[in-house]
Amino acid sequence: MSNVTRAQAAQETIVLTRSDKEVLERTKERSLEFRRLMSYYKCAMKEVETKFEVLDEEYSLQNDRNPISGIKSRLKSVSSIIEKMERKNLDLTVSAMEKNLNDVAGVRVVCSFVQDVYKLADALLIQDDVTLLQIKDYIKNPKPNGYRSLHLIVEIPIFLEKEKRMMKVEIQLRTIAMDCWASLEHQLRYKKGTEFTEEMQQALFKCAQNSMDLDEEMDLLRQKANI
Ligand code: 0O2
Repeated sequence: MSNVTRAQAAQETIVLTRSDKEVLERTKERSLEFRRLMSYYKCAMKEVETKFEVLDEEYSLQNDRNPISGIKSRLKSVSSIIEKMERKNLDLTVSAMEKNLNDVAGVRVVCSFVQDVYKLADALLIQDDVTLLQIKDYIKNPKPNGYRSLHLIVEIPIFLEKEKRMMKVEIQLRTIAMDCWASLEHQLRYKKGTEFTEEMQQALFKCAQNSMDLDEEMDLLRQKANI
């Protein structure tokens, strides 16, 4: 028998039992449930982006400058979701993911000055459809490696055809200098095969301090320029 005919014969002999069909059906339903939830996170991310775009527009009209230099959004990848859930010893279910992960939807807002970070965070948090669930101020209290940013976990509604759903979004607000350090540190740390020595960590910490000095000097200039 030729290879093609053998493969055809093998395929024809696969008979699905009732329980196989049930497993396949459940897998299909779960995958649909997962994709639906991810699309809700995507909508929530867009809502948050729009809120910041509106604030940026308003401030630029009032003050002739943009407090936001850029907005980057991302949905957590499936492999990162699984890795985090396994690390936290969670059941790998869609409902456990929604209940326990705060950063499936992430919006990063890169600001011009430190003052803009707090001004924008305040302006977002007074909006009546935004609920603050958690705040971590790594600007006032930087991480031991020098990482700085303001992290907010908020809950906001998205409006679907027949329901309103509350969705969690992680927002990271940081200055250009903080973003420069964090982006390069991330690249260096996750470069495959690189051994991160104590000396390299110290050098990175020094760079973090330099970025803090830069933010402070730029802020003095901002005050002198009266903007
Ligand atoms: P990615 O790819 O950006 O998503 P939690 O969610 O509270 O359980 P954790 O780690 O305590 O977990 O949250 P935390 O400290 O608020 O930080 C989470 C995110 O902040 C990270 O997401 C990074 O984006 C950023 N971050 C925190 N510390 C550092 C750091 O030292 N360097 C850099 N470059 N970024 C940092 P993920 O999931 O790691 O990655």
